[in-house]
Amino acid sequence: MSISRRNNVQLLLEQTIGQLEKLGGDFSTESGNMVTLEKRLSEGRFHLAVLGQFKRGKSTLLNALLGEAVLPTAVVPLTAIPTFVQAGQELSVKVLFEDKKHPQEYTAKNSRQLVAFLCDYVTETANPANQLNVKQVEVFHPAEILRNGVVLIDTPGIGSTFKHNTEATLNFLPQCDAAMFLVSADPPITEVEIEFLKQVRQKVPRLFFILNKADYLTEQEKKEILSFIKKVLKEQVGADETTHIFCISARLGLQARGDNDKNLWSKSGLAEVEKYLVDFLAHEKTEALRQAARKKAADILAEVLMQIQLSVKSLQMPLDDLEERLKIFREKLTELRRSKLSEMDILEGDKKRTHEFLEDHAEQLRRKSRAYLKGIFEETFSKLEPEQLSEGAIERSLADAIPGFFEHEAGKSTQVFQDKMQQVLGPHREKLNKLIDSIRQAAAELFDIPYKQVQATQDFEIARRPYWVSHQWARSFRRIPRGVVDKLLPAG
Ligand SMILES: Nc1nc2c(ncn2[C@@H]2O[C@H](COP(=O)(O)OP(=O)(O)OP(=O)(O)O)[C@@H](O)[C@H]2O)c(=O)[nH]1
Ligand SMILES: [Mg+2]
Repeated sequence: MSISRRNNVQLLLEQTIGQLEKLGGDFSTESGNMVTLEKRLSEGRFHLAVLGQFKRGKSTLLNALLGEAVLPTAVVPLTAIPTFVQAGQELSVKVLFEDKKHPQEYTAKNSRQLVAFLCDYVTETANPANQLNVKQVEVFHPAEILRNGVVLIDTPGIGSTFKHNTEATLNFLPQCDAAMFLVSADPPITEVEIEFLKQVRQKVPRLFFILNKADYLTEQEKKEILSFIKKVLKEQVGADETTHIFCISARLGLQARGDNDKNLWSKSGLAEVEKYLVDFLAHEKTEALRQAARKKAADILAEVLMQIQLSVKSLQMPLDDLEERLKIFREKLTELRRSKLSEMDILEGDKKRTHEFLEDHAEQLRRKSRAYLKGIFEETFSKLEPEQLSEGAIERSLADAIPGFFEHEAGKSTQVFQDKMQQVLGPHREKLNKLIDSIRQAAAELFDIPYKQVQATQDFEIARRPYWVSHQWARSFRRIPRGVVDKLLPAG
């Protein structure tokens, strides 16, 4: 029965693709998505992703399931590109790019080489804001769990200061057939995660919940956190009360695989997760993939249908009527273009004033740092005995003082910039929203389409905090170039 039902879905998809192709170039994206979906269904390629807030341990969990560290992990927000891990005889990687650039392929001798290669493409540190234009990364690995068409997908963490990472994961969701949603105790579950989870539930047909980093917790703490998370899931996301939450330590799991320690693998909670996944994949994968394909195809078709309805509406209108309405709409657009121009002039003025404000702030900061470093210099000078006094000793005390000072000032300055930007850009945002809204409203009225007000765009935000070029602060400078200390001190 399941085979014929699957064939039915496949048959329907094939017919739909044929119909979409007849609609022409305007629907090429939708028909392309449908072709990909049909291909995935016929190959039985099942996309199982790990999702969650940044630093919950997603990459570490996948490494543990694969049996060795192949995906880069770190203490700072790291994974920046969805990484598809699938079955392969040898360890290798294929990097696909957004532009026409030829894919980059690499075969590694061992997992260490593979991580090193991947780091250059999938991490925020080496490929900030995806400046290399990477579309997707495919890793091939011989792990048992990847047999039978399962593809494990590592995703960028949501909610970090790197907004493009959240976007990359949200854009990836439609390709997901099932997901492990990872949380951890620090803190148990955040508002950002709840909002994310609401979107995930709409797009991903099967979800497993996992509490990671359990090695930090006592048994009592585990119980409290699990019941807290269940309560939040029930009240805010509408999850079933009986939702099971696996409790694991991905770090211990990875260690267990490295040491081939079965007891530790059990203790890490990963034996239970692995068993569950293997059972699920053996018995429910085909049906889950079929369901997912149906849902995704329905989403694509809903989009197509809306576009067709709009076209039909405009085609049904008598030509004279349509011309008349278009004329009125064009006049409205000319009027709005004038408003936009004067708005741009005011914005340009505000930009100049904000620039001056920031220059001023930077100058104050420069003066403050000079005074602070002079203080450190003098304090070291007065504390040390003449025989202890050396350039090295002064360099060390400056090197100790600078990171803390910078971190503190960077935090304060970010807040000052953020407040200033809100104050300056807030009124512009409101006017912009009104402008956009009035275009939509005019179009809706003229063409008799139901009008639905769009949600106001979000506040403008600073996408990145100021940061050090390198976070690696040596306790002492290698060598301060001669004269730098003099320059830090005020003249005279
Ligand atoms: N104590 C403890 N630490 C863990 C565990 N799992 C992961 N970590 C640590 O948490 C940090 C983040 O791990 P990653 O696997 O890079 O986290 P991620 O969710 O992939 O992070 P992003 O890619 O930035 O979203 C690393 O320092 C890991 O060693 C765990 O089970 N216990
Ligand atoms: Mg990661």
